[in-house]
Amino acid sequence: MTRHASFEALTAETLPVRLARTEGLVSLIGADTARWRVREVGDGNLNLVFIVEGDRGSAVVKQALPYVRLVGESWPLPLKRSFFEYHALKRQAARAPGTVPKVHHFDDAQALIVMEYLSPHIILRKALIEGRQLPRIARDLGLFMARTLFRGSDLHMKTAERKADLALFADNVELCDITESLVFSDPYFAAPLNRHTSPHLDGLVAELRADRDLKVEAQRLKHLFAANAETLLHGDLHSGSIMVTDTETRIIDPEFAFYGPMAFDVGMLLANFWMAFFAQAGHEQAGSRDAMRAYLLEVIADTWAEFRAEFSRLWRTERDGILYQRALFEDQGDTLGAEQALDHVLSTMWTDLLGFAGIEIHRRILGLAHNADFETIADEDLRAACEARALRFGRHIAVNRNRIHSLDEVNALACLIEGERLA
Ligand code: SR1
Ligand code: MG
Repeated sequence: MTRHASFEALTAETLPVRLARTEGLVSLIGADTARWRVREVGDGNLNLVFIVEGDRGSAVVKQALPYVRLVGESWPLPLKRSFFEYHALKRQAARAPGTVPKVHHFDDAQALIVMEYLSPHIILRKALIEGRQLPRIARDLGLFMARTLFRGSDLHMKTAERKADLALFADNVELCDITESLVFSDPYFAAPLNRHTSPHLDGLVAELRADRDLKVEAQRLKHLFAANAETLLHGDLHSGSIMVTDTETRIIDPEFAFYGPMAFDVGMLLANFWMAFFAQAGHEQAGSRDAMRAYLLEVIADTWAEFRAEFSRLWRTERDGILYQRALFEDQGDTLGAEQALDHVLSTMWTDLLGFAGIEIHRRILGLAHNADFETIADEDLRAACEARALRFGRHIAVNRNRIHSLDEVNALACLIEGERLA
C-alpha cells in the first residue's frame, strides 16, 4: 500500500464533507460545515487551491494533484511534493519568522496543507502588471532570502542536521527534474513542450539555440544547480510565489524546495523583476510606465543590497557551522580574514545569480511555462518586441556574468536595451 493509496482530489462540493473532522480546519472555520463557503482559486501550474470561509474565519486548503495541472494527466507528478512544501514552510517559518503563511494542518495521504488565508494580499506579479509600487518588497525579500539561505546552510546549521535535511529533500526528484529540464535545457533546443509568442521571434530563437557560449553557460549553471547542495532553496521564487499588501510581504509555494546553490533563488527573483521591467511597455495604455520602470530597477538594486547587508550581518553573528570557522579567523584575531572569505562567497554568488537570472528569463519566454507579465500583453507584435528585448538582456547577463561587476551596470544595460525601442 503506497502512502497515497487513499488519495482523492477534493472539489469545492466535497471539501466540507471530507474535511468536516479535520480539527485544524474546523477550529478555524466553524463546526457547521453547511455554512462553509468554498471556492477553488488555483491558477498556478500544478495544484488545487481552495479558499474556505465560514462563521469563525477562513483558511486555504492546497492539494497536490497526481499530474501537472497545466498539461494534464499525460504528465504524472508525485503527490509527495506536498510533503516537501510542508517541510519547507516549517523551516522557512523558523528561519525567517513572519514571512510565510501559517500552517494549520498537513495530511500526507491526501497531499493537502491547510494554511493561513492571506487577505487582502494579492500576487506580486499581478500588482507589478497593474503598475503598483509596493514599498516593502525589496527589504522583505532581501531579508527572507538572506535568512533562509544562510540559516539553511553549513554556514549556520549543525552539519548532521543539514545532512539529514539534505537527504530528506533529495527525494524531491521530479520537481527538480522539472527545473533541470524546463529551465536549463529545453529553451536551447526544439523541445516538444516549448512555445513562443510569435513568428517574429523565430529568428532570435534560432540565434539563441545556435549560440554555443550561451548553451555552455546554461549547462554550467545546470551543473551548479544539480551538484551544489549548498542550502535549502525555495526553488521557485518568482513574483507569482509572493503575496503582498503595501505593508506586508509573504512568500508561498515552496514545493520545489531542495538543497541547491544560494544564487538560484536570488537570480530567479531578480529575473522576474527584470521581466516585469521589460513587460511595462506592453502595459502603457493607461499612461506612461516610466516611473514603474524606475521603481523596478530600484527594487532590484535594493533587494540585492538588503540581501548582502543581512547575509553579512548573519555571517558576523551566526556563523556557527562547519564552514569558515571562527576558530580560524575571529578567534585568532583575524577578523579581516573572515571578511575576505565573506567577499569571496558574495562575489561568487553575484556571478552565479546573473547566470541563473539570464536563463530564467529565457525559459519564461521560450519554454513551457510563460509568465503573465508578457502573456497579458494582448498585442502580439508588442508582446514579441518586449520579449525580444528581455531575451537579449538575458543572453548578455548569462554569457558575460564573469565580466559584470555591479547592479548599476546591469540596470544600465536594461535601460540601454529598453531605450532601443524609442530610437
Ligand atoms: C510544469 S511546471 C512549470 C513551472 O511552474 C512552476 O511554477 C515552476 O516554475 C515550474 O517550472
Ligand atoms: Mg508555484
